[in-house]
Amino acid sequence: MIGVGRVDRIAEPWGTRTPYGCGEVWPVRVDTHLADGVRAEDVERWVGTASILHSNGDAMDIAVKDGRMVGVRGRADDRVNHGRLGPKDLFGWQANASSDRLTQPLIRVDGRLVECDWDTAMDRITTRTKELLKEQGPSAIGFYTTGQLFAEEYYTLGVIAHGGIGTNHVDGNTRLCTATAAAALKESFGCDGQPGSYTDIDHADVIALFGHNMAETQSVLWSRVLDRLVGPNPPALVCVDPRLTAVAQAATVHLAPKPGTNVALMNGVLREIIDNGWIDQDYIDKHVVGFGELRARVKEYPPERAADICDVPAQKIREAARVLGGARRLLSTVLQGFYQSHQATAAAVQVNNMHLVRGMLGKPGCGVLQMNGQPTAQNTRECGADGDLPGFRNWANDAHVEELARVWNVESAQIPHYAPPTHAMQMIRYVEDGSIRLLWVSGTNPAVSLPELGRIRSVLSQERLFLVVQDLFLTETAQLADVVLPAATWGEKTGTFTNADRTVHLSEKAVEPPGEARPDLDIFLDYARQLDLRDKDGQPLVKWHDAESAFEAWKECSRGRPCDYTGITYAKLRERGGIQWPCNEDNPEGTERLYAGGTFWSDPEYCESYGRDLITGAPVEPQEYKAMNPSAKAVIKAAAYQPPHEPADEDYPFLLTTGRTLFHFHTRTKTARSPQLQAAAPEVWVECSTRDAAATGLREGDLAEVSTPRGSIRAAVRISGIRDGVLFLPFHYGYWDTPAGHEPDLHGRAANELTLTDWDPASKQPIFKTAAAALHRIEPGHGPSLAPTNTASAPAANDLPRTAGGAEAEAEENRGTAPEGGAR
Ligand SMILES: Nc1nc2c(c(=O)[nH]1)N[C@H]1C(S)=C(S)[C@@H](COP(=O)(O)OP(=O)(O)OC[C@H]3O[C@@H](n4cnc5c(=O)[nH]c(N)nc54)[C@H](O)[C@@H]3O)O[C@H]1N2
Ligand SMILES: Nc1nc2c(c(=O)[nH]1)N[C@H]1C(S)=C(S)[C@@H](COP(=O)(O)OP(=O)(O)OC[C@H]3O[C@@H](n4cnc5c(=O)[nH]c(N)nc54)[C@H](O)[C@@H]3O)O[C@H]1N2
Ligand SMILES: [Mo]
Repeated sequence: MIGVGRVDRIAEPWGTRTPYGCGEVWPVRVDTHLADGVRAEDVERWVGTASILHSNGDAMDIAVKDGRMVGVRGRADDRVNHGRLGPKDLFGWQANASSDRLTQPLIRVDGRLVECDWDTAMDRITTRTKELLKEQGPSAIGFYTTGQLFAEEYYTLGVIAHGGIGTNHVDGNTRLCTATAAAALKESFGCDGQPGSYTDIDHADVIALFGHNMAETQSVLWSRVLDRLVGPNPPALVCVDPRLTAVAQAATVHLAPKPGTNVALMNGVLREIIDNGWIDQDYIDKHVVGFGELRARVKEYPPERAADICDVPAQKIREAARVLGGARRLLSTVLQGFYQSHQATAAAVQVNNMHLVRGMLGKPGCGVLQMNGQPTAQNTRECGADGDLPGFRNWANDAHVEELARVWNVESAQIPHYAPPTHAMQMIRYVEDGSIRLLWVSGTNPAVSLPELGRIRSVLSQERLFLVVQDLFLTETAQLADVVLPAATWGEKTGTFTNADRTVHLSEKAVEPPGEARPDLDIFLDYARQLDLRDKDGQPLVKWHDAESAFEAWKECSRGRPCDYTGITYAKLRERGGIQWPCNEDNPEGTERLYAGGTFWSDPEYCESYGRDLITGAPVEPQEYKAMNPSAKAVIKAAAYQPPHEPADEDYPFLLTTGRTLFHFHTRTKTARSPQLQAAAPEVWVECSTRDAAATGLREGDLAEVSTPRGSIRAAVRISGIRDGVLFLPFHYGYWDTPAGHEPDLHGRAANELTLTDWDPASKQPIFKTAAAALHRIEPGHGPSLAPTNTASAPAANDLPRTAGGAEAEAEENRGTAPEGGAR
């Protein structure tokens, strides 16, 4: 083996460089981390899976010894990561064995949660369900799920909710996460599904990241970009982000706009591209509708005007447009800096427009990745657990509903399709006003992750609400529940999931779940059984009994649809590793890129959606759509810029934005239980610029109060490279890990105490990236803040020691060859 080394992967999150050139194959580097004292030869089994702590889909094996997880190793032969793992992949698995896992169901008795058996817990839930169905009907029941279960589980939940109970109130936290990815893809291409592929990184000569801190949120994908950057013919990089992320530092052009101004920026860039003729008129004529409208709209945004709105130099907009317009193979990625804002879909669609006017789709190096965030968010969308109908079927197309009714063997009237599915923020509103009485939350922690937490806590703790929470831990949300169900998770159950470039992986059970914890699938199957849900012939509605039979059922439902899984089997996934859908008779090996040759899924009879008005969100009528796009072309939609709804003012002079750090995942239920990750970012901080710190009389590490019209929290100040006028808070820090004997400080540290109840009109994704805020000094700190120093939160003065993990955080890197015994 060549180049074996040990690397502190907290200090070096992206590991050692393996340079490669344009069009070459990304070299293999296999990363392994084993628990202290465990040697590779001690490992009894390696069990195949992929990462569950982001959307990248890094393929890996779990090391098992004496029935316990003892480490992980990247899979050399998988298309996604070629063996590499990121810090969360390497260390996050330790949370599974945490001593405070839920091991038994809990029910509320006299105001307190007490342990009980499964029959008692499930009986409470089914009894309450039946009562409500009788008293109020299906709309009394809502399901709020996640982007972190498996496809089989979502499909089962979708069948129960839509086909069995008949409620339209089904959504996932994917609403907070990738609703805009789905919405933008539907607007432009008539259907969800990423056009691009990760291999586009190997071929691109320009890579553009829009509101996407890939270095921290898809760290293995960023390693791929870094390896291109140090190889021959490196690509140029464009970064649009108000913070000085590692992406921004590596960029050829970095634009740091004022939060909430993305549409103005994109319009400015598009105007330059169109004005300079950097377009593919032939492609536009053949494959696109709506170009005229775009050309007219962006005329209103000369670089000077866009620069004024975004507060960036006009010259930089020109420079960015020149790089983007000169690209021969352009890859763009889009994520939360675009998605979690008031014009989310409008902004994300402009990135699609850029690719359409330049004809850069469906060819190596030419791709758009409207990224996902959560590991299995793609499946929530595909399987209909986000409220949409499974298989990307169109709720406004009766033929699609009838087809689905045939697959499920139910009457089509049974499947709610009278209106768009209820989105999560609206579901919370229905709980608030008392029309939803039973809310079943699985795999998400809304008491930390939804905006305006004061409101969320009061909504979820209402007496009249029957709240079911299905989780691994007694989270902030679980503490408010009437019934808590202990779930088995990744590594303890089997199922499939699909990453951001349509790669499907099989995740196999490696160890037994703790105590009486059960796979989410078994819980849903049990619920269907106890409710005695039937099809129209009186047979059980849910006809499967385990993960593989659920997968086979889902395959049938996907047949003939864009996300066609019919050519995939568990056996094939075991043998081959990741496979990209569609995979069927026509494409038995899967499909690398969509929309080659300008063929789209946007035919009125086939498309997933007729789209929406980007400004009002009103659904486009079928007739309107047919008139606009009769022959399955791509759709260009223009949008005027609108200012954010809560601008800064005298009382709240800053713009607050929120997001992530490399070392934590969301509400930290897993990463805070991993010693290496928790140590790297143990406490909340707030970032501000050098200028703003000086003006506010703040020094590094001082305790500050951050407030918005919703509330205030306290955090230690990190003076970082963030742009002036903007504050950044990581949203990872809730209250569950308050030390014993201390009251949780509800005015403590969760970013979402401060965020607002508001969303994008088209995707309904909440706005986490802009709010008006104030910053005040409370008292001096005890030294610098505990924010990481090797990420976007690095100190502007570069005067603090680099975050490191020491010996505990070392991983082995094997370069060039697969480890003995292959990758499985
Ligand atoms: N380490 C880690 N990785 C993760 C996750 C995690 O929690 N931790 N979560 C996963 C999930 S579910 C998701 S959704 C993804 C999210 O991945 P990202 O979207 O990459 O992460 P964020 O930090 O939410 O936001 C990205 C960037 O948007 C910038 N931004 C803020 N406001 C604006 C704006 O108005 N315009 C522009 N252009 N940029 C702006 C922020 O400065 C930030 O750097 O990460 C996934 N991967
Ligand atoms: N201010 C602000 N807020 C945000 C964001 C932001 O950028 N800023 N980002 C938003 C985004 S993109 C996202 S994705 C959300 C994430 O928000 P959440 O989904 O609330 O965050 P997680 O901590 O991932 O919560 C997942 C829960 O599921 C549990 N879980 C894990 N695996 C399993 C399993 O197999 N079965 C079951 N039943 N439970 C499991 C975990 O223990 C955890 O409690 O936050 C959103 N909120
Ligand atoms: Mo997300």
